Amino acid sequence: MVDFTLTDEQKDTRELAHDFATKEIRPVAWELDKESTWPQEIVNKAWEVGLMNTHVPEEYGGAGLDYLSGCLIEEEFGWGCSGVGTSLSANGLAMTPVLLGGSEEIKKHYLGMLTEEPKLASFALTEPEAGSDVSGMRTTATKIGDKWVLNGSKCFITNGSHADWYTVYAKTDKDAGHKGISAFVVPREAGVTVDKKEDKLGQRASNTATISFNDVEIPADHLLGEENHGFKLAMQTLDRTRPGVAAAAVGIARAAMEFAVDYSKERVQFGVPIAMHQAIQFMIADMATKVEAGRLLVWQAASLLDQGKRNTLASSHAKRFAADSAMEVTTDAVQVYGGYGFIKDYPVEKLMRDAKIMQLYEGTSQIQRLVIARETLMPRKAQEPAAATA
Ligand code: COS
Repeated sequence: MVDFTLTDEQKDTRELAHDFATKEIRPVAWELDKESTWPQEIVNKAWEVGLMNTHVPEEYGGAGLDYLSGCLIEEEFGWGCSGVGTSLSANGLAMTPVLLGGSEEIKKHYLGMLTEEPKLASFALTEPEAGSDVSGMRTTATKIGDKWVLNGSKCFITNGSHADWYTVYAKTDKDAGHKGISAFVVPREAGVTVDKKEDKLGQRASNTATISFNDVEIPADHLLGEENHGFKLAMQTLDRTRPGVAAAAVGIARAAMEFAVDYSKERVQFGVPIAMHQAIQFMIADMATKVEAGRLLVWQAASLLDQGKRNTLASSHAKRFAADSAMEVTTDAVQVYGGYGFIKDYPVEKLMRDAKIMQLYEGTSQIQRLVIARETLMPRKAQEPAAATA
């Protein structure tokens, strides 16, 4: 029998995250958005109450929570402010390749850094010429003696200005396409340069930076997994993190729906609250269905991971549907508010701006459709086990 009942521990986790989003994130979210302010205080508090780095196994100082719990947290963060949520969750993206491919010493050192102090890590895959097409990357890593030497630059790096270490993908064989990419863990102190913080449409409380490597040297053992196997590591990572992004999108949509519901009961036109008009009711009904359906897809994608199963298809279904739904729901929430929805004194225009990135980062909605089409037309082994550690 299919059972959607959360365990007591999962319910507690969700409650903790909701409480945190209500008390610590929501009250400052619109202010942080206005000035594009980095939420360091919230990062410190979230780390203190145990809402960051939740997937780090206990042996490296983490809570070792399951993927579904992680998604419950990300939905609440998304509900509070997805910009802040992205800042709090990005460690999960950076640490997954370390969990999948790092040696015992590397895991102890770099995961330990995150669990011992409220430090941050970034996932550095994208480049100006390599967005959806990962293989187009130009950053190189060359083995010289017992060191790797990195050269190149990465863009759109979440938390890039604040990270203490980076998971970096680089070409180790320039002519081998996706089979010539390797992954590395690169400490900031090795000489990573932060070039520029982006000024964004939405999620303005999150930090997005361009970073570069100019003869940055790292020890040989900082290679993650096997040489030239970085592309697969990136794909396996995104399978594990896209459900969390989708959960954040569900959180944004839920927030927009709640604002629209409240406003529609207050706003009177034609002598009745606009919630009495079928035109509004149908918009609210569609919002509610999209939130519910998005959440179910998220839970399915996360549960497959928790069962040790490959979730590529489920992950892309969840990311694609929840991201597109967040855009639709927030756009309709602005519509419910009418002209007021377009004004910054009201809450929903921020949500509409924030929702847009959901269709772009960690694979655009078009890339998710590409994955869904491939997995549907030419299914890979659905039961291929996920790596034991992540
Ligand atoms: N898990 C494990 N292996 C995977 C995989 C997955 N989810 N997806 C692909 N692979 C493997 C394939 O099996 C193939 O292996 P072989 O070389 O052994 O045959 C290899 O990776 C290449 O796969 P494919 O041919 O599908 O690669 P493409 O170059 O066509 O790229 C897409 C596939 C477009 C789906 C991929 O590049 C992608 O996800 N791009 C978006 C990247 C992204 O999300 N960027 C955002 C930045 S992160 S914030």
